[in-house]
Amino acid sequence: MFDWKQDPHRRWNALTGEWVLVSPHRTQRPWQGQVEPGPAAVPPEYDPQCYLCPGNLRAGGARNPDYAHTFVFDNDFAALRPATPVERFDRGGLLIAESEPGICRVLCFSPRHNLTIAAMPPADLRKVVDAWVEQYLEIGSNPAIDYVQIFENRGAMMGTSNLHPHCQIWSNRTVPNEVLKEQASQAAWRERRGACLLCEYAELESSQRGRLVDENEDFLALVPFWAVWPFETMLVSRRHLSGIDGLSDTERNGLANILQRVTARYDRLFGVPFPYTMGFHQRPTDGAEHPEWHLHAHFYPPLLRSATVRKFMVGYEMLCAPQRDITPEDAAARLREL
Ligand code: H2U
Ligand code: ZN
Repeated sequence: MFDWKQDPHRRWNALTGEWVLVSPHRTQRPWQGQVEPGPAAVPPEYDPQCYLCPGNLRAGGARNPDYAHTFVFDNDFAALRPATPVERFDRGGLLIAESEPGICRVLCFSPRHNLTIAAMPPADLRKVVDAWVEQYLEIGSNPAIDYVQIFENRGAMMGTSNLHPHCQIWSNRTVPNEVLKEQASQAAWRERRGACLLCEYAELESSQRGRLVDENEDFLALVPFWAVWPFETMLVSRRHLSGIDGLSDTERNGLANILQRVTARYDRLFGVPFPYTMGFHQRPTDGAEHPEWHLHAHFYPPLLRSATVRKFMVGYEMLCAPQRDITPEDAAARLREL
């Protein structure tokens, strides 16, 4: 008899339409080479070398103000620039290129160099949520911008140069690949079933409970059925909202609260400041209503089984499809117990 907890299988990602290979039996193979790090040095509250701390000089020559809560600035090394002229190139339908105007910003969560999301006073984290909403609305209202991506890279493993808690905002003229896939799935679901894909999914996970990590009045935190990264999670709003701008006053607090609970669980998992990329997916700002879109956030952490052993997407995963060993249900249970 087939055993979902032991036997190899593949799972369908309802949000992207892609498949992930699950090989639970491999978690029993012997593992050598696990190295635990010593206790991490506690970073200072203010770092004179940090380009994000208040009053400090940035690489581009600008000086940060003496900010008291959040602080947003245009990225000095922006990947996208607003004044890029519109141009298209097509050589026989084979070599196609388009100019891509956009806006890139950096948002510091707090003046304190060492204050992580997990440790932030809720009122301060609420100010970060408010800043996200403001940025989404302001940048999104620009007719040249069709999508606003808010994301946080945390930890050296994810390529962050600076541990001062901050996120980035990249916005484009066009809707990017991952967002387009999710949009197509949500639109098709709505078309076929007359309902919201993530409303139905959230309800199912809320009743089954096996993949839930945490929850509050406004949000669910869960390991998706189709998760690729070992401890990947998703935050889903309970109410149908197409974007972060639709959050009520209490839901903004609810988002701050669930972010705090999830990041604190992550930090407890291997006893280290847990690395991840986190970002929101929501309605494009192309002027359409997009009732199919349901606001959510993805946490993609690279760690596999300890503070130092990370998952690499190589071999079969580069050539064919992503693969995981530990099941999403086991990962959720571990995160839930912490
Ligand atoms: P990470 O979130 O990946 O650490 O990136 C920080 C961003 O800060 C990065 O995009 C920008 C870099 O371009 N930056 C500035 O805008 N000014 C600086 O003085 C240094 C870094
Ligand atoms: Zn700093």
